[in-house]
Amino acid sequence: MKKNKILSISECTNFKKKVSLYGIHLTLFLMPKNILIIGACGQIGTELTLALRKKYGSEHVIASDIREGNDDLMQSGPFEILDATNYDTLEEVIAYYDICEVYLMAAMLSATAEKFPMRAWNLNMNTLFNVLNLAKEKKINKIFWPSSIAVFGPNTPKEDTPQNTIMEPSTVYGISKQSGERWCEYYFNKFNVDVRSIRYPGLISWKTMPGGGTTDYAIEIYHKALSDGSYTCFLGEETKLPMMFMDDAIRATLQIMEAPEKDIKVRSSYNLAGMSFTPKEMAENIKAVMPSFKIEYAPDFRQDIADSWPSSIDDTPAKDDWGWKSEFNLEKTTEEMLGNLG
Ligand code: AKB
Repeated sequence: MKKNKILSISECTNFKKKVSLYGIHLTLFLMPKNILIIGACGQIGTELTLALRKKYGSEHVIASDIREGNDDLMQSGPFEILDATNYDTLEEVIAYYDICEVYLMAAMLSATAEKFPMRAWNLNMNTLFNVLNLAKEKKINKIFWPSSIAVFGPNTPKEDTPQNTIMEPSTVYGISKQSGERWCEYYFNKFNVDVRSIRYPGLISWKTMPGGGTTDYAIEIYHKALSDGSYTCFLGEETKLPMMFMDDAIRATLQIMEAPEKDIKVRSSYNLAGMSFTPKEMAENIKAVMPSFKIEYAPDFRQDIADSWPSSIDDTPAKDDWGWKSEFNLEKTTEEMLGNLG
C-alpha cells in the first residue's frame, strides 16, 4: 500500500441525504463510504468498478486483485494487489482505506473449477468466509457476493426455474456457490450481516474477456465471427441456457445494493433473468447481420456442465422485492457486441 493512496476525511466529498422529521425537512451530510472490490480485474469486476467509480467518485472505490487489470481500470482510481484468501492482508486493506462495503467478485468459474476442484473450493469459500467474518466483527457494513445459476442441478425443473426448488448442483463451482448461499443466509440470521446476492446467469460483455466459464461461448462467438467469420462451439446447438448482457447485470448489482434493507427478503441469493437462447439461435441472430457467418458444433466436457443447469429462470422475487427489470434481449445484445467489437 502506498502512502499517497490514503484518503483523509478532508479530501472526501460528503454525500447529502434529505430526510423529513416531524414535517421538518433536513439535509444530512453523511460521511463518505469507501468501497472495496475484490477480483476487480475480472469480467464483472472491471465493469462494476468503473460503474461504482462513476457513481460514488473514483477516490472512494478501491479496486483489488491478485494481478493488474486493463488500462481503463488501472488509470481510473486506486488499486491494490490483494490476495483475499489471506484474512490479515484483507483486514489491513479494509482498515487502511476505511472500507464500508465489499463486493467480492473473485471466484473460479465452472469449467476451470472442474479441473482444479480443491483450488476452486479454497478460493471460492475462504474469500467468502473472510468477508463474512469481517462483517460479523463490524469492520465492514455491507457485502455483495455473486452466486450463479450453477447452484441448480440435473434434478431442478429446467424451465422457469423458481427461486425455491430442488437444487442438488453437480459441479464443483455449483457446490461452492450453493454452500456460499447457505453461509450468507446463516450470517444474516445469526449475526445480522447485511449480505446481498444475485444468481447471475451467463454474462455477455465486450470490455473484458471472461475466463473459465461454461457460458463463455456466448462471448467467443462474437469475437470469432468478426475475426474469422466462423466459430466452433463447445456446446451442442440445442443447449438452451439463461444469459444476460453485462449492462443489465451491473444495473441489477447496483440496484440490489442500494435497496432499503427491509426490501431484501432473500438472504441466500436472488434468481435473476435476462434472456434464454441456444447456440443455434445465437448463430442465427449473428447471421441476420453477417450472412456469411458459419458455425460448427464440437461439444466437450462443458456440455455435461451446461446440461445440468436450467434453461430459463423465474425471477419474480427480485422483481417484487427490489424492482428488477431486464432491458437487453438477444437482438440488442448482438447489436451491442458487434457494434463495440467491430
Ligand atoms: C460459468 O459459466 O461458470 C459462469 C456462471 C454461469 O456462473 N458464467
